Amino acid sequence: MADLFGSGASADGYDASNIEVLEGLEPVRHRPGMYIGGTDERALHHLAAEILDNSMDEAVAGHAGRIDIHLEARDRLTIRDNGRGMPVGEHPKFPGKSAVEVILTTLHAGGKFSGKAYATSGGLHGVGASVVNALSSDLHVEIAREKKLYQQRFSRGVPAGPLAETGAAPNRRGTAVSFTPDPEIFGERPYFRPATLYRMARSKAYLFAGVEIRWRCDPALLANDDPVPAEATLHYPGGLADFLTDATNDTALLISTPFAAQVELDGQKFEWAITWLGAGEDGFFHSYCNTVPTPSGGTHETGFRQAITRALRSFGDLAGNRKAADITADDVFAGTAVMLSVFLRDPQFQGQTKDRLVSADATKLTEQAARDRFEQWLAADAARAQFLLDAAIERAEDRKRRKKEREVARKSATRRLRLPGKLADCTANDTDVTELFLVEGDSAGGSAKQARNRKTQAVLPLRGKILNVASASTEKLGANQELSDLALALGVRPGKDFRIDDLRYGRIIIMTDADVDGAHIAALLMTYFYREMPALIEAGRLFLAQPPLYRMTQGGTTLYALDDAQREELTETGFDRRGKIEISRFKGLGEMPPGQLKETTMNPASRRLLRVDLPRRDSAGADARRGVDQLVSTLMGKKAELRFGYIRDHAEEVLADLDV
Ligand code: 1YM
Repeated sequence: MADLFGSGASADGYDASNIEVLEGLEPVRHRPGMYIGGTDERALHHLAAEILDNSMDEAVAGHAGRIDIHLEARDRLTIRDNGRGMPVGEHPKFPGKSAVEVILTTLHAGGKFSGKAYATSGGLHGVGASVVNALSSDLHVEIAREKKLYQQRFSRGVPAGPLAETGAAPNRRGTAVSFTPDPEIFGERPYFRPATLYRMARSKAYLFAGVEIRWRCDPALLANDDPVPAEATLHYPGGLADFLTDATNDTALLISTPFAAQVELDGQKFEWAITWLGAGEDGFFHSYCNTVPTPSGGTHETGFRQAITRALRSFGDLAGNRKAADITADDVFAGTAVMLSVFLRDPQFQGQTKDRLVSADATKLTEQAARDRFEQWLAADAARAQFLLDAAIERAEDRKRRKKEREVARKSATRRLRLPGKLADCTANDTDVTELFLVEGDSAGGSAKQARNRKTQAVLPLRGKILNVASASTEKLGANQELSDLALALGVRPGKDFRIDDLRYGRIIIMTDADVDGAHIAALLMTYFYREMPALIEAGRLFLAQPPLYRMTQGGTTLYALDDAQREELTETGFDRRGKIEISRFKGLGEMPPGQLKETTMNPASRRLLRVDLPRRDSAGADARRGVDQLVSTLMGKKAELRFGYIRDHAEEVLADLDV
C-alpha cells in the first residue's frame, strides 16, 4: 500500500507511533463509562449514534444529502454518507499522519482543524469518532474525496497501517465507517438491536427533512413478524409534523392538525410540532438539539413551555378572562404530544450521559421563536384558542381544588400526629412555599433555626451519622430513631405506603457541612430517600444546599467560595483591586453566624440549590436507573472519599434548572 506522506513509516515506525495512540486513547478503554455512560446495551448504541451524528452534522451543514445505515451482522455496522469525506491531508501538528488518522486516534480532535467552529452535535456525541475507534475490535474507514479513494483499518484504536490511497472514485464522495464493538469492553455478545438502530435512523430523518436515510439490515437478524423492515428509505419532507401525525394516528385528538413551525433566529433553527390529545391519552415531550436526543430536557424545553404557557395566558387576559392568569405550564401541557428540535451553534450538554441541554441562551431564544408564532396561531382561530384555554383553566381549577383538599387532610392528620420534639416547624402549610432543612447536629440546627424564615422554613436537626440504609434491613430501618423522626416530620410513611400528597413540605433540603463528613451524611440521606421514597426524588422535591467553605473579603467586598477550586478562582478574578484578601474557613455550619448562613445558603433570593435527580422512567432511562442501583450499593461501601467525589460530581449534574 502506498504511504501517502512518504514519512517512510515502516512497520517499526508504525509501532512507535502506535504507542502514542495507545496512550492517547488509553483513558477511553480504561474508563469507557466516562465517555459513553457505561458498557451496557445503551452505551453500545451510543457508538452508532456517535458515527451517525458525524454524518448528520455533514448533512445539516448542507454537504451531504444521503446517509446509509447497514447492519451487516449482529456486531458489525456500516454508516456511510455522501458528504465531503473526512479530510485526508497531512495533519500540520502530526507530521506523517493524515487528518483522518488524527480524528480517529486523538481524543477531542473533532473541531480542531477545520479552522471554523466545527458544528458538532456536541455533548456525548461530540467526543469524536476516536472513542468509537478505541472501543472497537475492528474499525475500517473509507473516504472518497477529490476523485480518489482512501482506506485505513484500526484495531482497538491502533492503526494497522497508514491511510492508503486504494483507487479512483470519479463519481462519488463521502465517508464510510464500519466497526465491530469490542467484546473485551461490551462483553461476549456486543450485539446491536435492529429496532433501536432503526428507531434512531427514523428519528434523525424526521428531525432533518433535508436528509434521506437508507436503512438495511441482514434479514437473518430479524424475526418473522419483526416490525423492523430489512430495507427502508426514510425521508420526511414534513419533518416533525409528519412524526407527530404518525405517532398519534391511533389516538383521539382535541385539535385536527398539530401546531408546527420552523423559525430561524440569530442564525440558529427552532422547530416544533405540538398537538393536544383526547382525555385519558398519554402524551410525550421529545426534544432534541442538533438532532441529538435530550431525554432529560433542558433549557430549550423550558423556553418552549414558557412560550406556549405565556401566549395562552395572554390570549386569555386579552379576552378578559381572569382565570387565565392562574394556568401553569403543567396545566397547558397535560395531555400534549410535543416534538421540539433546535439547532444551536455551540450547544452545552450536562448529565452523566449528556442528555440534558444547558445552553443558557436557549431558553430565551426558544421562547422568542415559539411565542410569536403561537400567538398568531391562536389569533387565527379564536374558537380553537378558547377551547384550549378552557381546557387549561379546567385543569388549573382541578389542581387547586385537589391541593386544598390535600391541605385540609394534611392539617387534620398533623393535628393527630405528634411531630418530633426537635423539629422547628414553619407556620405556613402551603407546599408551594414551605421547605424542610435537614441539618447535621444540634449546633448547626441552632444556627439554622436562627437563620430561617419562620413562616416558610422548618428545620430538623439529625444527630450524628444516620444508619447505613444501603445495608440495613427494613426492620432495622424502622427501628432507627433519626429516620422515624424524619418520616414523622415529613408526614409520610416510608416504603410502599409512601404517598407524595402526604408530604408536609414543598422542598426537602439536605444541608450538611461542606466537608467529607457532611458529604457522607448527605449521601446516606440521599440513599435513604432513593430506597424508601423514590417518588419524592422523582417529583423533583429533594435538594442539596450549598453552604460555602470559605469567606473571602477585601475592602468592602465579601465573596463566598464553595470549595478550594472556587477559592482559587475567586482569588484570581473575584476582586478588582490587588492586595491582601482575608480568607476564613468555616469549620462547620454551626460556626457560621446566622446572618451569613441565611445569605449564603438559606435565603431563596441569594442561595443556590442543587436538585437531586433520577434518570427518567422510560426505556432509555431504565439502564441508567440500574446504574443508580449499582452505584448506591457500591457507594455505600467503605471509602468515604469515593462518596465525597460522587456527591460533588453528582451535584454538578443536578444543577437546578427550575422550570416555569
Ligand atoms: C460515517 C461517518 O464522519 N463524515 C464526515 C466527517 C467529517 C467531514 C465530512 C468534514 C468536516 C469538515 C471538513 C469540517 C469530519 N471532519 C472533521 C474535522 N461520517 C463522517 N464528513 N471536511 C470534512 O467540518 O470542516 C471531523 S469529522 F475534524 F475535520 F473537522
